[in-house]
Amino acid sequence: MLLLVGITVAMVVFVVRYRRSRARTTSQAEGHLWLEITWTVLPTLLVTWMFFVGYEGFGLMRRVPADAMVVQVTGRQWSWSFHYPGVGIDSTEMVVPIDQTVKVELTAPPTDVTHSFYIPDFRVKEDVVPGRTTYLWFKAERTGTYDVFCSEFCGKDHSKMLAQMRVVPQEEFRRWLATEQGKRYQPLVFEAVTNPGHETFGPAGININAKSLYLTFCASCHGVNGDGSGLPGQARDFTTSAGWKRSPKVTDIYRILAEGVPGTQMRSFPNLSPWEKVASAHYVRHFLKTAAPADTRQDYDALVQEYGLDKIQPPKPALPIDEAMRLLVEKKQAPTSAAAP
Ligand code: HEC
Ligand SMILES: [Cu+2]
Repeated sequence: MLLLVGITVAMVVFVVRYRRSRARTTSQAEGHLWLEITWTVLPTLLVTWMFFVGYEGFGLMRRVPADAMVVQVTGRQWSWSFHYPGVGIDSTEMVVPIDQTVKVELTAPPTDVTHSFYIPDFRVKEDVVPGRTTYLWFKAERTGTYDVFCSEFCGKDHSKMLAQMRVVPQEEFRRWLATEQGKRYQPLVFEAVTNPGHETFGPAGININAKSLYLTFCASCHGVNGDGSGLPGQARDFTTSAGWKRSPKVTDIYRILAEGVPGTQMRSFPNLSPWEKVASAHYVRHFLKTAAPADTRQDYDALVQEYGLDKIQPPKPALPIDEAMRLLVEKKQAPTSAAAP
């Protein structure tokens, strides 16, 4: 305010006072050595000092503590997804334990656009650049639910590119991981493709909210009512089975979700687990006004074959490096009497 008012007032006064119509000749001013030295040296010292103060804060932001847990975040038009490496799960919300340093690794697919990951309550923000990995870190000291925004204008639904971050006690975090692992790794069954329970869906004990998945990942283009109104004339209208590239069978929609439609805005959704893909497929089908074609046992078996769905395994828990080294040494020292095969 001080600078704004000071500069503006001075400017207006000078403009009026020295306006051209008063037509006065100005006197020539000579240089003033000490004045010039002063206004060069003082600001230089001032901004150099500001640089080092700022650099300290910058260092704090860039140096991630060694004990950090990693969450990989992918920004796409127009949603966030959160990957937990090591346990091999993907989630639509970000959940982190309290009192734990978290390193957030950020990226976007090379075919996407620039986003920016922003948690206002935490005062952290970092650009998300297609094909590159950037990062930020934080340590949450209070439990609660916090908003995540995209703060780089990234197209039509930029303002709806929202997510939630939940900070929970350690114990609750472990329970959450277990449930999410169940969602991803419980083997798919044939009944899943024939059961059109499209609102909430999934194996016993694990409810997948298909509607919320649809609203997060699909509605921006296909419309809340599945009529393709998000990208008029481009995104498939789900209310009719006319003009589909594949069929509206669950297994075919699964393939679309696994592979996308190359050359169009319809991309693949690697972050959705097999159960979530099937749940989304049922949800897509419930928009159909005509009868939906049924999946047969053969359709299902072909899908299982194609994507190796019977062979999906959760990743082995990664051993801390010390523990791994100890095991390795013990193995080497173990008597080798047992006959080698
Ligand atoms: C960024 C926009 C966008 C998003 C997000 C999106 N789609 Fe699409 N989708 C499209 C477009 C565009 C097409 C039309 C592609 C074509 O057939 O040329 C399409 C086509 C489809 C088709 C029809 C494929 C066929 O056989 O013709 C299905 C099914 C589909 N999307 C399902 C989904 C589901 C489920 C989601 C959410 C998980 C989703 N889409 C998210 C843009 C999008
Ligand atoms: Cu964005």
